[in-house]
Amino acid sequence: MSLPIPQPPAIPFIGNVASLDKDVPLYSYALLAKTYGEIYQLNILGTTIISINSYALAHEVSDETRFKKIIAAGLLEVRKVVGDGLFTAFTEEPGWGIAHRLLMPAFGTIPIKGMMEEMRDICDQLVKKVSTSERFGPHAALDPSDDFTRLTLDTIAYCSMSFRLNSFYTEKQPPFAAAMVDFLIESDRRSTRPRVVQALIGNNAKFERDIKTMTDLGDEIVAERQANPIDKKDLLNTMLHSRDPQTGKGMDADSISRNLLTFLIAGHETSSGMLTFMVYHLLKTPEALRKLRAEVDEVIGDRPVQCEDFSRMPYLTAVMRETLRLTPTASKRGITPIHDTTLGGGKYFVKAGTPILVQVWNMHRDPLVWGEDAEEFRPERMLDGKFEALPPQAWQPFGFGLRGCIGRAFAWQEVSLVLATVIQRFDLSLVDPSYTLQIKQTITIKPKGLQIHARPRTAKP
Ligand code: MNH
Repeated sequence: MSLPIPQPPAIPFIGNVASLDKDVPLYSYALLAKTYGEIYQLNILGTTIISINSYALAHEVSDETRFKKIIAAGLLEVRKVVGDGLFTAFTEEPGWGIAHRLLMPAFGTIPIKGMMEEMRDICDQLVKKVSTSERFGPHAALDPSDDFTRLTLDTIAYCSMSFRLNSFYTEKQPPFAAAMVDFLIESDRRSTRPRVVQALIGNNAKFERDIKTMTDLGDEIVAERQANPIDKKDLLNTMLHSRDPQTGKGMDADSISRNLLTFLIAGHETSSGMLTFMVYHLLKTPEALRKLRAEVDEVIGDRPVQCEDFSRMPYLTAVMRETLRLTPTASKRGITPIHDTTLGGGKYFVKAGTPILVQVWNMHRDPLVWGEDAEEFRPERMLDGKFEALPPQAWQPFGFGLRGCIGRAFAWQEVSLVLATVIQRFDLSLVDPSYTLQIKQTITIKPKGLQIHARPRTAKP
């Protein structure tokens, strides 16, 4: 006998939409998990969506023979721009398989090491902006999320397609970036907005304009490269000139454009959010900041950061892992059972095709895995073999399996370089020491309203 899945009281027609915070649904998902436990379901405008919150259930669904990624809600909106690009493709679509096989090797650790100097080029622009410009000088308040977004967007554009967005040289965001941010926020909101409300809001023209701004740039970059080939092993050339070993097929211009935009979308918010959360956690945990600074000074001193340094910096790695545990920037992922099935070892019946949200934010706080201090930022829990000894899939900020993050090595190197450099070069402090974490949610999450001072370090390490 299976049990009913707990559900909060619903309202006719709109179901549980009112249970979700309009701007930060994550707050509601977390609160509902406190009330209902390891599993609950919501009726969102007529569709039943299950949330799972415990390690045990997340582990059970991390099985590709029983569950597959689902493209629903916000991701269906994102599909309007990037179609069958890697992130929003259905696994069955031929375009996904071809792009996946072509691109996996190009995202491996060795090719990514080859991108170090390009990453450094953009990282140096961040350092320059923060340290030399008078307007952004030592006493001005900075929102690190703005500059980290410039950094990650420019880095992925430069590394993947040798294209300079030059976001550090414009006061406002470049038009492409502004269109993308607005598009992503709107995409997420649309998924929980009743159709009548959507019609009343009537912001379709702006949405379509943003879509066009983005698509045009992708198409332009591909056309420009086809007209003026360069001899370089960037991701754009890989896509233009390689053949899929399995089908012998290449990627056409449209598919390449959609995947370039996919890299820009999937490759910037998650990494910039991670950097911003990391600054927040370190400023709120002075002991961790002190240990990290000591490690940076000992291993690197005042020379430029090198790839080889990272394997000798266990505390840096622990800070990054702990940041993605406590504040995973992709806070949930959507899957569905391939056939009718049960969850919880036979306890709950779930029909094939039912959307299930793996609430990574919640499962990363499961006290059975992380202990009673799961809400605390404590990099030490990732040190001395403890990370390696975790139960399988207990830490999954990069998703799971075939549809897991292709950019993981890229992000890891980029974030390591930037964090080590920032800690080496600046003394950071909170403008308002009593600031407590607030979240801005689009498809991903990042801190909202964080303000810091960054003073160039004077004392030699
Ligand atoms: Mn990334 C998929 C998290 C950086 C490109 N990424 C995913 C998924 C998660 C994720 C989670 C799985 C989503 C799902 O199951 O629906 N990604 C991250 C995080 C960071 C990140 C936390 C940084 C920190 N990602 C990057 C970067 C790039 C990138 C950088 C690009 C260069 N990610 C992707 C792509 C996919 C993906 C492409 C889709 C892969 C696929 O389904 O084939």
